[in-house]
Amino acid sequence: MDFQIPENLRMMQETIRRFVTRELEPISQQVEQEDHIPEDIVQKMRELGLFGLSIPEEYGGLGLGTLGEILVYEELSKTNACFRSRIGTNNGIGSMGILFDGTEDQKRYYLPKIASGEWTACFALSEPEAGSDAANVQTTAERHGSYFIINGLKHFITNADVADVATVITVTDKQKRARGGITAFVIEKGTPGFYRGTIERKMGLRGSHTAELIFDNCRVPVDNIIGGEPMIGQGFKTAMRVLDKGRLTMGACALGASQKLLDLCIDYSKERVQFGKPICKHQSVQNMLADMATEIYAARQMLYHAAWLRDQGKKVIKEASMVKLFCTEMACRVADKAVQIFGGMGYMKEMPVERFYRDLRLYRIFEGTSEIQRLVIARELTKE
Ligand code: COS
Repeated sequence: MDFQIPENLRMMQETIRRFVTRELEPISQQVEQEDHIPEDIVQKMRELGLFGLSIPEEYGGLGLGTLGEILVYEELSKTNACFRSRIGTNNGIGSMGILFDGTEDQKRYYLPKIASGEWTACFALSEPEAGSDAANVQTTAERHGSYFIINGLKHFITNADVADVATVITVTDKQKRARGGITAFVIEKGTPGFYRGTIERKMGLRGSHTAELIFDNCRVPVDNIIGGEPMIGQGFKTAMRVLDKGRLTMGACALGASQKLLDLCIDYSKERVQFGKPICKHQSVQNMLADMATEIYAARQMLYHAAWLRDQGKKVIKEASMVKLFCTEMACRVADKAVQIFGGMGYMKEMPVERFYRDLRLYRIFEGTSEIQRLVIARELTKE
């Protein structure tokens, strides 16, 4: 066993840490208030290569493995969550379908634009009737010769407001659904019949937007099927594989945010004096700090191990769900304790703790709820 982070990844971790401290954290509250990331910051993210972390070098990305990518996500998540969310779809759910199952032509056309951040990509699976039950999508794609006509409504689509291209999950055979009846398309902004709908109002994650996508007799050629003609009906597996990878990165986001909260709590508990001594000298606060640190330690070990397994080419369906489940639930426990340690100040808008508390609540829901992760783990266990 070797627990050393390779030197090149450690250097990259340092670079991202500096970028977070110098560029992102100072505008974190501003972004929260304005609900918008300034364009010059997005440009700096492009220049650092953050939009193409896991896209192979031959398609213009940095070609990082899973461990490298989660180390970046962990650092980026120590500030306002919207920054990570801005690059998240390009690195994950918005590009991975094309990378895993796209034709060579699709990879060569789309991935360099996504990796450079010139284009923003999004992933359109969720619908009013298809959240956890992903195979129940109602958006239809009907074949008419060499074209498909797409009709339906997607919602809660991260970065849909700025997306130039979307991976769109449709039903092409209602009888077969998850087994041969779901098809994934890649569709560009500006395609007739493809519109952005309402931008949704959320509890948190300000600065990162989700919106509806509307398909109204949107006509796309067979060539827009991810993987082309042979992949008709195979889109459910594409979507599932995309989500598997996303689950590890969500674990990294939860971990980074938890570490930041612990660091804030340690500093605050040394400064804040009550009953004549810093609150870190009170056993009740010490217990909370100790529990937070212990859970973070456990989460980091399982995340890095699962990332390492994936980098060895192993299937990590069960492990990815375990990571998403444990890390995101852990982060909410950590955030709850952080608010408690900060007391009244933890409930105030000027403190980042309040923001983390709201933002982290989403992590147990998006990219697969905790309940879905348990279902996946149990199925894998009983299959083995
Ligand atoms: N990788 C590859 N193939 C997979 C897979 C995976 N991770 N998970 C399922 N499949 C395959 C199965 O093997 C099966 O194919 P075969 O019959 O050829 O073996 C097919 O897909 C159907 O699988 P299953 O029977 O498990 O489908 P279900 O409809 O029961 O749903 C869950 C499975 C619940 C796991 C799925 O609906 C899911 O992940 N839901 C959550 C979706 C989500 O995360 N939504 C959040 C919004 S999107 S950001």
